[in-house]
Amino acid sequence: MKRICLITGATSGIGEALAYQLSSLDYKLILCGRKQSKLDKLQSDLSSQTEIITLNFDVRDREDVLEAIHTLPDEWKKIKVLINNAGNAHGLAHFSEAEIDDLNAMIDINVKGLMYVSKAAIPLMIQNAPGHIINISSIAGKNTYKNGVIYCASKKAVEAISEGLRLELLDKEIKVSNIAPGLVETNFSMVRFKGDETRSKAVYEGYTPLSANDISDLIVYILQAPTHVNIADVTILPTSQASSTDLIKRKSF
Ligand code: 8X3
Repeated sequence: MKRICLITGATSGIGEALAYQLSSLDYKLILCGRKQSKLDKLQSDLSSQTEIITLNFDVRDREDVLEAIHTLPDEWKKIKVLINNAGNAHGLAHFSEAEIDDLNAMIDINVKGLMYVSKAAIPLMIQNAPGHIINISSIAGKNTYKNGVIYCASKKAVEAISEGLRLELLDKEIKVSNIAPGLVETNFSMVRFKGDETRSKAVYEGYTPLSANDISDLIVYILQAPTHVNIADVTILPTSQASSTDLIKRKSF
């Protein structure tokens, strides 16, 4: 029987790559995102492969998140897998100069958004255990860097939530995994740099960054681990990267 998987941030990057990949495996998909046109495209591209439901909400909107998940048709409430992927960086500036709206956005999306979705989905997952939650953190959740104080803080919060939920869900047969990617070439930098293409492109030049597919391959690997194995915490980096701040450019790998 196909398992129901809910993916946030499914309309681009890692979430979108994962939606395509899981559609050809044993999953029915609840795809969540803010852009209805992208959700419609995913539905039309993937519905020949598997059953899809789309939920259009912004993870920042507590009422919308709770209502969308609580009003799923009963058969779709049997969520087995939750991929907390929605997340963004807004700006890259010294804390004292950063826009407060940017700082709020990162806390609201990366921390509170993940909290709202989890709060709605976890009770359903407990009723339908066993299950698996995968939170997408960042290398920024492992090493803090200058000009990214609140982004790093938001990802440290994701790390703590992964750790805490793993403890609380231990006796509920729900695995919790945390993935901390380094530099992945998606629209992440375009969002961080507010559409500045030159600055965004430069982030991924001179080395081979990870792709969204690299991360979705890892997610599939984690999901397919045997029942007795929980891959609890994985850091995944381009070969050219060793930490948030150590990156070798102009190398052939
Ligand atoms: C994205 C990776 O290095 O820009 O989370 O923080 S980094």
